[in-house]
Amino acid sequence: MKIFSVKFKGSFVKLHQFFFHNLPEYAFSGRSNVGKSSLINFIANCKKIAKVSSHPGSTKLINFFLINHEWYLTDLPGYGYSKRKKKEKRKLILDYVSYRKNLILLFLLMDCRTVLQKIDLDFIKKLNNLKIRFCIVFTKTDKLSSRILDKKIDLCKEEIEKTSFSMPKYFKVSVKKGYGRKEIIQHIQNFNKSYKEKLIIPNS
Ligand SMILES: Nc1nc2c(ncn2[C@@H]2O[C@H](COP(=O)(O)OP(=O)(O)OP(=O)(O)O)[C@@H](O)[C@H]2O)c(=O)[nH]1
Ligand SMILES: [Mg+2]
Repeated sequence: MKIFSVKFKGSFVKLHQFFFHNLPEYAFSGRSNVGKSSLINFIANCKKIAKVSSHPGSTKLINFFLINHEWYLTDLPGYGYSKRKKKEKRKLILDYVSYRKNLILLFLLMDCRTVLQKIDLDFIKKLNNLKIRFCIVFTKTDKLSSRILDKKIDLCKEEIEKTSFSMPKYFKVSVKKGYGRKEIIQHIQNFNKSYKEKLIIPNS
């Protein structure tokens, strides 16, 4: 799929402010600084549509982007960084995943060097309990050799399976090296098609 149009549609901080539409929506979530906004820019092929920073906590609101006039990307604030706004952010993220109509799939990003932390596992349990469809994206893979990366992924899989949930589909990306974009876009395209054909029902 070629990305020919990217439009920023707004930032929201409360569930009741979110606007509604009937297009499929894909959310990017994960701890602060794992590379959510960078990945959105990479997918959208737009260097600066989402704000990127080396300081954790740079995305504070939920940002909506309309792609090709037919699907949405949402950039979520990272969880687990600032103590001050931690509760507020957690509530915003949970409200979003619990109640957002047309959330078709959530991408849960993890920095491949630090993969699964307790806070990620807690979030995964929550997603499973809420029956939210999600997949995992291992980010910044340029930082590890492929052997170590695969070891980290195996460990992550083991930890998830210990909780009796299964490892979801996953992707390996490096925005720096330009890896993994095609696979994610293909996955989104498959979901868009199923959504059009009414083969999948939105999460809520
Ligand atoms: N080496 C490397 N660095 C990356 C990659 N992707 C993102 N980064 C860097 O990681 C840092 C954080 O990136 P962001 O995209 O702002 O992360 P975020 O998850 O949106 O962060 P918050 O909005 O604070 O939750 C920035 O310094 C990026 O340049 C990557 O693939 N490789
Ligand atoms: Mg961000």
